[in-house]
Amino acid sequence: IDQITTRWGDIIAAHGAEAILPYSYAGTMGIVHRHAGHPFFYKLGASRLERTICSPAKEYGWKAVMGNTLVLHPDEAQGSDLIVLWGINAVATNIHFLHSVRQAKQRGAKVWLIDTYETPTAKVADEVFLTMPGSDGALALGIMHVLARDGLVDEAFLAAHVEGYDELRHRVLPDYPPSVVSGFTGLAETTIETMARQYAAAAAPFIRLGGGLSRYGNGAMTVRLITCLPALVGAWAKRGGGLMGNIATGSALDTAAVTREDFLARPTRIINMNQLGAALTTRSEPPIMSLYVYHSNPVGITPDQNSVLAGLERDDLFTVVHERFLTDTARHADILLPATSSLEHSDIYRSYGHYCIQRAYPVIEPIGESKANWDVFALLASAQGWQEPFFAQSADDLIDQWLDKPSPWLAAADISRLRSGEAVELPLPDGYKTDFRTPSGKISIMNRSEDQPLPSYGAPRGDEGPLWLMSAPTPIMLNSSFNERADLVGAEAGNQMTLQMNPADAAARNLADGQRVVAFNSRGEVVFILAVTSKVPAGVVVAEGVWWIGHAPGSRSVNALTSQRLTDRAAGSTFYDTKVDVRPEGSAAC
Ligand SMILES: Nc1nc2c(c(=O)[nH]1)N[C@H]1C(S)=C(S)[C@@H](COP(=O)(O)OP(=O)(O)OC[C@H]3O[C@@H](n4cnc5c(=O)[nH]c(N)nc54)[C@H](O)[C@@H]3O)O[C@H]1N2
Ligand SMILES: Nc1nc2c(c(=O)[nH]1)N[C@H]1C(S)=C(S)[C@@H](COP(=O)(O)OP(=O)(O)OC[C@H]3O[C@@H](n4cnc5c(=O)[nH]c(N)nc54)[C@H](O)[C@@H]3O)O[C@H]1N2
Ligand SMILES: [Mo]
Repeated sequence: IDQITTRWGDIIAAHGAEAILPYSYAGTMGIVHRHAGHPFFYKLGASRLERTICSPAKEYGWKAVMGNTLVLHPDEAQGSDLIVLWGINAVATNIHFLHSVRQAKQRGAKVWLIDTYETPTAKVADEVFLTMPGSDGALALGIMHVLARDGLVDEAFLAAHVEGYDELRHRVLPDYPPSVVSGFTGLAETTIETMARQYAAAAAPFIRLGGGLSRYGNGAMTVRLITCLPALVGAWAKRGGGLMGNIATGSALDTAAVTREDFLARPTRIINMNQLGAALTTRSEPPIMSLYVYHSNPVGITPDQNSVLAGLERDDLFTVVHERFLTDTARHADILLPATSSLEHSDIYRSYGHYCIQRAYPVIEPIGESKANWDVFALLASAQGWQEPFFAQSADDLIDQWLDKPSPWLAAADISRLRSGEAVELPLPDGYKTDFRTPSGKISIMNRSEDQPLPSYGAPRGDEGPLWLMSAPTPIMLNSSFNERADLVGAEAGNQMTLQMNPADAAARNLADGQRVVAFNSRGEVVFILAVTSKVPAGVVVAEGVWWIGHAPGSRSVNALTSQRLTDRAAGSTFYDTKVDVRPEGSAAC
């Protein structure tokens, strides 16, 4: 702590506090420890990190149509007769939702999967529709075209609850007949016609929207377009129908009580976390002279790995990493601080894809010298000589304040059960499904506050290379977490870093199953073990999981191929808007 404080003192004297950059994201989802560095770095006057690596474009697209409408409870799907898993590999990332899927199927519901390849989730689906990456907005328009053309819309619902349908029908939908949409998506015209008719015929269609399709240059617009679909058939008014994206339970706990933006004396520079590489290698006035990483592994998970590594390899960069394991990022630390896990510290957790929150107490003492995020920042604050009693509180003190003075939403839940450490569900008000929380109280197909008031399709960015690269989650990892588990990752576990490829693409390149290959583009080259499979369509390759470099067949992992470009809205990541080519290892690049 003393060394960090001294080094930072020197850096601040020479360059100012904005030469220091915090980097944190999703290692812990607890409200206290996740935000523990915010008050410290605000008060220090450090550069601010724009934390948009996950799915802000998805959030943006939903809000453009639905405003602050509460997101459907996942159990709602149990009453649906058609569940559409759209851009979500639920078997890996949303297993708790599969319970509702199973319940609905037992009552005869049909399940569709719309993805870019046959993911492990295909096994729960009755129909699998493979679309070209980044083309789902066009698919939504094609379906809406057929619904409008054939009079399959719910006129009464549209008249009562929707703004802008007539404008969409006259000004946008004529441009997207199935013949045109087929060209964008790769789906046959008859398939698009059938999808539209079956979607309209369903008594209560339920869309479970994933984040994959939002991580493109057109991501926010794609989500906006898909979010219009349920309005056309009045799905919101039907038990079991609607669309479920990200659940936000943020307003139940006042996060501002931990983040303390009021500690910021003046607005400091903002650096987007997706552009860490550029920030470390090209930013000046002042340059970044110190990086403090906690509960994140930027070498693994941030796009453009070569640029991130070039930054971390700078001799004049002072890097501190607070971690539980020796990650790729931890290996670049000048000072490595040991972190506790969620079993060793107190916190209160928000939900992911459901409405439960839970206070958790430590079940073991911290191992060795490890400390929780909050406690390290308390030490750093004290070393700065700051006297604020705020920093002297414990995580439990902060949690108690929320529970002693609960927000209205939290107060409606069972606080005593929450105190005892049980998971407690936040209650949803009756009629929330059709309580559309937009300025007009209606679903905004037309949104005049947008630069483009009516949604329409724009192609994804893509870039050089003939093959789209999907680098989606795997069931054996959580982002790059669990790479330390030899029983899951590595030779002993029998799992290796593969690149899945269609037989036709492999044949065209003289590549064979099991061979070492190099995927490459202008940003980098990554060695994979090739897995030839017809589950992946021609023109697409798939690399599941974010592997530690130590477990990779070569010296880089998948994010050496992804780019620092941002989404159309909300400055999100564009991981899947990436193209590559593939050659055998050992052959020269073309
Ligand atoms: N096991 C496991 N669980 C996890 C994670 C993990 O890494 N591992 N990560 C957690 C985190 S941080 C998050 S944000 C969520 C992620 O969850 P989400 O982002 O909601 O979705 P994923 O299930 O990751 O699946 C993304 C899917 O989108 C598909 N996809 C990509 N591009 C397109 C496209 O253009 N169109 C369509 N239709 N599909 C496309 C990919 O092939 C993939 O199947 O999961 C969380 N849960
Ligand atoms: N190519 C590609 N890249 C992706 C994605 C993708 O789909 N494709 N998904 C992206 C998404 S959606 C996300 S959200 C990001 C997530 O990226 P990250 O937030 O970096 O998540 P992890 O890789 O799980 O790394 C979290 C680290 O925090 C550590 N940790 C856990 N608990 C604590 C704690 O209490 N304190 C401290 N100090 N450390 C702790 C863990 O040991 C782990 O090494 O990755 C993104 N990267
Ligand atoms: Mo995420």
